[in-house]
Amino acid sequence: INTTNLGVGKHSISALAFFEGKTKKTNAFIEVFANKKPAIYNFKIVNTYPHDTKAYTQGLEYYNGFLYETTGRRGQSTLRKVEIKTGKVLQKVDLDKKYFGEGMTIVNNKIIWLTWENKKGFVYDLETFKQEKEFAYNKSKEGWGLTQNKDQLIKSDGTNKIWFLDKETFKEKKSIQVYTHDRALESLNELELIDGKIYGNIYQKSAIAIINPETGIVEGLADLRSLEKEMAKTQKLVANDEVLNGIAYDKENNRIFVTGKYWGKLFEIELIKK
Ligand code: DDQ
Ligand code: CA
Repeated sequence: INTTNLGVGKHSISALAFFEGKTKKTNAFIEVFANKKPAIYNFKIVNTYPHDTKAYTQGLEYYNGFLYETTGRRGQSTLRKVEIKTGKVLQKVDLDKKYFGEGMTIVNNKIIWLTWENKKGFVYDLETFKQEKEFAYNKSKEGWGLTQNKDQLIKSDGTNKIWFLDKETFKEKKSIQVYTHDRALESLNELELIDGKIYGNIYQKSAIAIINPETGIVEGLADLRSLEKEMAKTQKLVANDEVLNGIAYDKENNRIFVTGKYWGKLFEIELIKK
């Protein structure tokens, strides 16, 4: 790993970030910050589509022409297949009411779906939406966002950590910690892998961090605050609850979709470097 783009921050206090697992832990923990500020991105709305205002969006993924979405809140958690243009829910299944649904990703015709505080995930069949098995995650704090690269599942847990899980055993193999030049980026929520970088929206922040998956360094920050303003034109959003959440990427057509919890709209956006 190349350390030349790293600098050690002033506040040498808490976590072993970059070197976790590589350096023996001592009492003198250091926090390692990027030595460059993240590039700032704005966005342009390319398309606007309807989205179910009853969907407390937690996971969002594009697959084969459709969006797959998981929703949260205890008693309201669902898994859906959605037609993009109309927002129509084509297929839907409810989660056991004792769980609070979280992020989701699709691997080999299976849907992997996390829950919030129970350290438990479920596997569903992509076609039938039948629940087939469950698995546990014990190292990470909670279940929040989920995406994947070629070999591993990529999971956020509400802190500044991102976990890499084996796709078959669901074992948590390693983690990185996400830092900008001046802070740990906590509350990473829904995730998406775009061009090899991890895109993560930050809970209650209207921002998407673009994260280097090797180092955890935040290379970019997309400012989506004006998207909430756009939403506010047609829908009164409950502050700190009905927030931006959900990033999906259509690789073939290079389309990025975003939405929010209970938002009546889904946006296709293009990120533009400032
Ligand atoms: N998380 O999805 C960001 C991980 C957690 C969201 C927590 C929302 C709390 C809702 C409480 C509902 C009370 C009516
Ligand atoms: Ca996603």
